[in-house]
Amino acid sequence: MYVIGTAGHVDHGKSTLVKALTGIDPDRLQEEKAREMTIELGFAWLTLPSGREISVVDVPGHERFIKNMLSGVGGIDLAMLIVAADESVMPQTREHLAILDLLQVKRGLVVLTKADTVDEDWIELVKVEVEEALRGTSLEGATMAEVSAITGQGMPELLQLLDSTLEKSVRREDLGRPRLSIDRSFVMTGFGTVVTGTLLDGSLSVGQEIEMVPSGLRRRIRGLQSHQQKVESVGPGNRVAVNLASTTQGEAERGQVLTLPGWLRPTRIVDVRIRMIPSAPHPIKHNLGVTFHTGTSESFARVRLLDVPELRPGQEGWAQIHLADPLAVVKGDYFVVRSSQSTLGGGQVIDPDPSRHRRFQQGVLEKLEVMAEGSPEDLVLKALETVEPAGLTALARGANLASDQTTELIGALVESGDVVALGGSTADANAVFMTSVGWARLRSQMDNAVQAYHVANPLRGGIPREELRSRLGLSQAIFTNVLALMTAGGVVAEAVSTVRSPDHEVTLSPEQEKATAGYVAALERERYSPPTDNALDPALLAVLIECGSVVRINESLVFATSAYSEMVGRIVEHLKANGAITVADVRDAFGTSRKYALPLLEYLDQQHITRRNGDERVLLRAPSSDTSAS
Ligand SMILES: Nc1nc2c(ncn2[C@@H]2O[C@H](COP(=O)(O)OP(=O)(O)OP(=O)(O)O)[C@@H](O)[C@H]2O)c(=O)[nH]1
Ligand SMILES: [Mg+2]
Repeated sequence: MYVIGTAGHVDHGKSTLVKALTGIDPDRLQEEKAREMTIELGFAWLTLPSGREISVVDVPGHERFIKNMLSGVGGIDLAMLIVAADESVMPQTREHLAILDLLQVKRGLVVLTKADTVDEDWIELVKVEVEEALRGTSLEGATMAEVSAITGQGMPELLQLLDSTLEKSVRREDLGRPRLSIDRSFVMTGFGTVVTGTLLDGSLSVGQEIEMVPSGLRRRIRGLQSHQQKVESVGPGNRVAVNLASTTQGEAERGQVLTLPGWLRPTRIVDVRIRMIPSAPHPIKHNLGVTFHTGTSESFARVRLLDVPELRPGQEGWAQIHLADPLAVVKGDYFVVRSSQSTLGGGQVIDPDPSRHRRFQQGVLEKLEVMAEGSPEDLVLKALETVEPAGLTALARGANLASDQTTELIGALVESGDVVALGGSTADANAVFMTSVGWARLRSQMDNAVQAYHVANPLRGGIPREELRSRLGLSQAIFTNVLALMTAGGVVAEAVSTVRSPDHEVTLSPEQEKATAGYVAALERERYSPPTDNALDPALLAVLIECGSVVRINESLVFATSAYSEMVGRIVEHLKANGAITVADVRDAFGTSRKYALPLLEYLDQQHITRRNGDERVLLRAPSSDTSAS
């Protein structure tokens, strides 16, 4: 799926065109309908003639709502710059174009709307003006279409053009780190809080736990929809609605980023490269207060200029941004800065978590240059992403660096929290490393596997370790380390041979309680010769075995644990006193029959408590106190 965004001056026909293309009116609000003006983002979708499905994000053109426009264009694959043929290029045509350029939206079309209101000569003049406006921007040379949403003129051609332009688009990559910048949050009766956004860099699935950054709240995904269709999972580049479990609307607002728990840390300082737009109305002076827009979030901020006294229109420079609110950004994210209702410039985040810098420091500037190009640490991180989990040797090979340099770099990365070391210190030859994103992903996979097991097997205490290991595709050695860290981090809890969610409890229904209680009571009534024909649902029997109420000797024979322990104790005592015991001894000691005594002794052989020696058993070792662990 691809996401297309509109752009352009107020009243130029963006929403009308979206409705003509999709049949969906993107202006949902009463106020929008009354004022015939878009205020908030609108969403629609359609299937192109090729069968390609696309989402459309419709933005407001009015200059007062630029901040809403900014939160809509973040994840788009293609922009439709809309210019009304009767009015031609207007102030927000230029401002929206500048924003698309700052955010490096590279694919775009120009749609000349209201073609029914002018003649061909006029349109040719408008085209020249538009061409000039596009010059020097990321949309330079974009194809132009002429349409009328009223008469339908040019619409089939526009659909074809969308198809052929998207054909050249690269699909969004799945980097395994889903990020959804929330652009809308609402409450649906019967469902609770739903948030929407364009999903980037990874996938989401129902049941998965997510974290909202910067708030840090962790919640589970109760449901997913794309284009109002229920889906189980959704990949990058899609518009998606996420229903969050036990979340109030206030907890999930526009600007929060929904992602895998535990890797994306909110930041208040970012190092950036700022490019001023040529038509900015004034320079950025050192310490200027601005609004900083990235993804769907915005924050008040101060711009500390690092290499120039001031940034004039058209200039570029290094800056450190001090944010009033913590934001969720990663290296490479695009941003825009505005002040007093005008767009000034924007660029890319170079370091999302820097220390404070003094101005005009050659060393600082050089380091920023290197980071912009890709620092040695970036190389190691990139290499680790492709081979993780990996040890130092594999990593040095992947990054093409000397091993002592790799050790040093990985040490710094572990220190900064970008890399997680599994087992031992960084210097440990056996240490295995993962990126914090890879770790968050693994954490999420483990959590999902355990949760899915609980859902499918509500009466089991947990997923067998080995099953979990093979589901995660990890080697024994790495799995042991991973499990230890996950347990320490409270992601999962471990029992003898199973792994469960820390809050998972087996709960029985009243009928199930009654059935199990009756079953155990029957076993206890004739402690040494319990009935072998009172069948219990195997799932319930497994619960009783797991929680240690009963001990299963073979397919048909089950003892209450108290009886079993007593019998084993007495048999061991007898062995200690007499050196050997026979089936007949056991039968007589407990007043039972051979039918019970023989399987019991065979079971003790299996448990390596006794060993058979002709007709007798001898003691191998006294059992541990935990008699239920078989
Ligand atoms: N004649 C004619 N009128 C059009 C056409 N497209 C839109 N209009 C009219 O232009 C006016 C504005 O259209 P909208 O679609 O609301 O404009 P917009 O760009 O979405 O405006 P904002 O969202 O407020 O920026 C409406 O009255 C439309 O009926 C067209 O192709 N031909
Ligand atoms: Mg509109």
